[in-house]
Amino acid sequence: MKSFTALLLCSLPFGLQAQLNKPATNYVTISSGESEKEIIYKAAHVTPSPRQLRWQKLELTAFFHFGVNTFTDKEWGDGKEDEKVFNPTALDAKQWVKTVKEAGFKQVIITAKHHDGFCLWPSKYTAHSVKQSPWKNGKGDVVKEVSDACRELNIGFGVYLSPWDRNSALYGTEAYNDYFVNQLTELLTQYGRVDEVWFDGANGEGPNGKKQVYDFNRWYELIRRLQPTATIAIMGPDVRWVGTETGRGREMEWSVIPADPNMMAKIAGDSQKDVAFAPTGDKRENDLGSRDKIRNAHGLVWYPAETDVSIRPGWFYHTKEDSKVKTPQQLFDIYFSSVGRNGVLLLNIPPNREGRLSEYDVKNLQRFKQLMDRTFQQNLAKNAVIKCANGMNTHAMTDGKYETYFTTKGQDTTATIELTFPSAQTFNILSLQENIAVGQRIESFVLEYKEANEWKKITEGSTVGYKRLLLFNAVNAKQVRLSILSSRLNPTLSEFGLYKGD
Ligand code: FUL
Ligand code: CA
Repeated sequence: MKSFTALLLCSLPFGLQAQLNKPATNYVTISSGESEKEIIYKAAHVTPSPRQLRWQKLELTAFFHFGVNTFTDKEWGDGKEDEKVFNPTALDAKQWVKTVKEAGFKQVIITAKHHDGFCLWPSKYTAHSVKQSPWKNGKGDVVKEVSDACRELNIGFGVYLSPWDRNSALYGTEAYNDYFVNQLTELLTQYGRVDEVWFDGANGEGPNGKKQVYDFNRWYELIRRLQPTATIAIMGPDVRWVGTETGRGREMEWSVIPADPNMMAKIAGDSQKDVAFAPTGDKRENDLGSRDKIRNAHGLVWYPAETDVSIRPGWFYHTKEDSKVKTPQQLFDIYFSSVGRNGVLLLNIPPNREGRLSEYDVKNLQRFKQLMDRTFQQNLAKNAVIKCANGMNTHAMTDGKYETYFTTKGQDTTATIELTFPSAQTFNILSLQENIAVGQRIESFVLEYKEANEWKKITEGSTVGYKRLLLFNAVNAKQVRLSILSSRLNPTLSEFGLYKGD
C-alpha cells in the first residue's frame, strides 16, 4: 500500500492525492451542521486499525467449544457440575488445530471458560477447573495444549472467557470484576501471544438476584497493555457480532458505522490506537451504515462484523448430532454469506468426549476445502483485456495481490470496467475486494454481459468491503462489464474475480 501511494504522489492531480493520503483514522467525530458531503468524505476515510486489518484478512477462524457441557450433554451448564465429569480419554489439541489449518482456517478460539465457570486451565482463583478433574490427574491444561499447537503449526490463537459465570459465588458483586481480571491476566500472560479475546454478550442473574455490572474499561486496558495486537470481539471495541448465529451476514454490510454516545465519550479522551468501548444498541438491524444511518451520526467508527455459526446444531458436542454435521456444500454456502458479505467467519467445531474432532466433522471440513480450492483455482478475469476510461492501475485488480489496487482518476466516484476475453468464457461467481486500508466506499455495483450487442444484467449489489461474493446462473460470454454506480469518493478494487464453480 505504502509504496503504491508513494509512487502515485508525483503524478496525481491534487484532489486524488488528498483523498488517498488523508491520514488513516479509525474513527471520526462529526459536529452538528456538517453537510452530507463532508460526512461522506469523512466516512470514506475511516479505516481499520492494524489489528482489525490483520483479523479481517484471516477470513476463516475456528471456534472450539469444549468443557463440562461436552460430558453432561448440555449447551449451558449451571456451574454446579462435579469437576470429575471432565475426563477426555484421548485429548489431542494438535489434531484440532491441524484439521482446521488444513481446511484453510487461520486462527482458533478456545472456550477457556463458558457460562458454567469451569476453567479449561488450572486457574489459581477457582476450584471449578481441570485441576479437580481426573484428566491427567488434575495436572492437565487444555488452554496450554491448544496454544502450543497453534504456535507449532503457526496459526492464530484466541480465548473465549465468558463474563457470565454461573459458578462463582462472587458473581453479581463488585469483587467479581477483580476475579475476572485475575483470570484474564492468567490467560494473557501464561500462553504466549493471544490474537483475539472473545467476550460473550450473555449476562444472566447472579446468586443474589443482581445482574453483574461489568467493568469493561478495566478489561480493555488490561488487554491493550498485555496483548496489544489482540482484537477484542463482541463485547469489545474491535469486532462486532454480525447479529445472527446462522452464518449469514447482511447483503449490505458496512464496516463504518455510527459511534454511539458511549463510544464517543471514550473516543474523545483517547488516542486512535487505544480506542476501546463497549458496544451498545441493537446491532441486528438490516442497515447499520448506509447514508441514511450516518447522516445524523455524532461520529463514525470502523467496527467490522464477525459471523459465528456452529458446524453442528449445538455449540458443544452431542453424539446425537453426529448425523447433523453441516455438509461441505452448506459450509461453502456459509463462506459466501459470511466472508462473501464482508465478514470474518468464526466456525465452531466442537471436540468430542475423547477430546478429538469427530470423523464426521473432519471429513466435511476436508471436502469443504477441496470444494474451495476447485472453485477458486482459476480467476478467468486474468485472461481478459481490461479497460476503464477513467481508471488507474487497472492491471492491479487481477494480480492476486490484495495490497495493489485499481482506483479512479480525479474525483470520479463511478467507473465502468470492461473485460474482453480471447474467447467466450463460462462463469457463475463474481468476487470483488475493496482495498479497505484506504476505506470502505462502494455503495452500488452491477455486472453485465454482452449478448447480440446488448448489455444484459447478471447480478448486482450494494456494499463490497473486504470481500463480496455473488453466485448466479452460469453465463457464457466474451464481453463483461462491471459498473460501479455509486461510491463514497474514489472507489478502489484490490481484486476482481470471475470463477466457474461446480
Ligand atoms: C452464545 C452462548 O450463550 C453460546 O453458548 C455460545 O457460546 C455462543 C457462541 O454464544 O451467546
Ligand atoms: Ca491487486
